[in-house]
Amino acid sequence: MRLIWQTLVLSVVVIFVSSLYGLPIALADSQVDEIKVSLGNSSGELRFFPSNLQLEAGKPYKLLLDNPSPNKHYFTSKDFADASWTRKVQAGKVEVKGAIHELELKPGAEAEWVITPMKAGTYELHCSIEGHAPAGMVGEIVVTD
Ligand SMILES: [Cu+2]
Repeated sequence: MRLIWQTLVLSVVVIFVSSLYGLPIALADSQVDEIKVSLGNSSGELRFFPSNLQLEAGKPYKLLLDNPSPNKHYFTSKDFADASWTRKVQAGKVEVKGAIHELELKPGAEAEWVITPMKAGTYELHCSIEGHAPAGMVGEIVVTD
């Protein structure tokens, strides 16, 4: 009986403290996994780093894209984008909402893509600048249930 009371009191305290500090919101935010993907590198290699992404369906992710290379690149994965829910894309002070299929990153650019994949599958990723995909700027996004 005493243990039940202690548990109950503790629960109430936890709920109180949580609401006080907005903990549920903070927790929800920290549950978004961040995945960094670089489009090319400083020596101009035509690759994605990493070129294989492993995601879980129904889980939100923040894709942190950057372009450390001297060339313009694209992050293009139409089928993946179609099978996902984009909450937003943020680049600098601009936030874009709605359907996104492709992001263009100029040299030195960074963008955040907050996305929840909705359907398991293996989706191809490529850079759509002419010659880049054949040179190796391709990748795979694997979404599992
Ligand atoms: Cu490219």
